[in-house]
Amino acid sequence: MKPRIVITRAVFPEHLAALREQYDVRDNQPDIAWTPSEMAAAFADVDGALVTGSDRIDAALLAQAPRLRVLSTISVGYNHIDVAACTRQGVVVTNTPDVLTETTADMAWALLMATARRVTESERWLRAGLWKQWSLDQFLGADLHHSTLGIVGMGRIGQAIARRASGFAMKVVYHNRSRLPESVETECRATRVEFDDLLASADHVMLVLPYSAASHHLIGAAQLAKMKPGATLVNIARGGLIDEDALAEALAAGRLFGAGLDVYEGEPQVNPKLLALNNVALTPHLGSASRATRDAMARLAISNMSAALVGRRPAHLLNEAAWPIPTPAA
Ligand code: 8YV
Repeated sequence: MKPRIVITRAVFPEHLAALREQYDVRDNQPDIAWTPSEMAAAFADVDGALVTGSDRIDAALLAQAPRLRVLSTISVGYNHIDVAACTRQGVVVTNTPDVLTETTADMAWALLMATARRVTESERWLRAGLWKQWSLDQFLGADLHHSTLGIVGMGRIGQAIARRASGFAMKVVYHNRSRLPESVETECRATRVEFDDLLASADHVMLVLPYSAASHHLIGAAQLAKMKPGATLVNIARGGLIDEDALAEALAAGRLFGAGLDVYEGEPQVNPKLLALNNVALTPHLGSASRATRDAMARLAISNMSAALVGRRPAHLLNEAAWPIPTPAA
């Protein structure tokens, strides 16, 4: 008998076809997110699951998935998964790092440029038919070149963002728990500073760190007040890093020049106070969204799941303590 798997959201057809040859597949190609009870029903008798960053995998769901042995997320972030509960239940968890690094770094720059040069704001205005003449002071932006970029979270994606900054002759400062090896700092032309110093000195601040209870609302009213007047803030990590009400207030008051957001605390809902503002560029969680990268992420997630299901150590195992799984399901 083929092992049973569930795929919570639509995947590329060629991946689904390949998976069907190997597994008894419960899919969701209509791509309408399942409710908690539909999720529970879909997980009830499966050995493996391919999930996405928008599926909440908690202890309550796991309790209804007694056969589950492998949970493979098509994302690098895994704050949507209760990994400790998975470990307790003997469920191996895997993710998809590396393959999305460069694409996500590109998106960070797209948002920074859109924010600093008011690309989305001015396009809305133009499409509304408001452009009657060119003016010297129309949509004046903030410069990127020769400015200071502050990167909070200098992992793989933060480093890829930093490497791109030299093309803009920017000074790069970063904040991380620990200092990076000197060779990496040299390659990224980046200097480690304390968090408050980064806020005070950067013209453009980018959030690229994982979300956890410890980083919840890392940027709140107090931190926004410490930022350089007229600075910009870009978030391509997780919405919960920012107190969105406080951000909306700082943007409305003109304390910040603008913000570029790809992620939101209650996504897909967006805080109405942010929607009401012009000086914020908003995108719907597109960080890794290129065809090639989403394909690579899905392939990697499938290979992690397939390896674990036959008792081979998956390349990207998040909970060592759950490995090896007691009885390979195939
Ligand atoms: C995903 C992401 O596209 O990988 C991540 O952590 O945030 C994005 O690249 C998203 O989570 C959907 O799975």
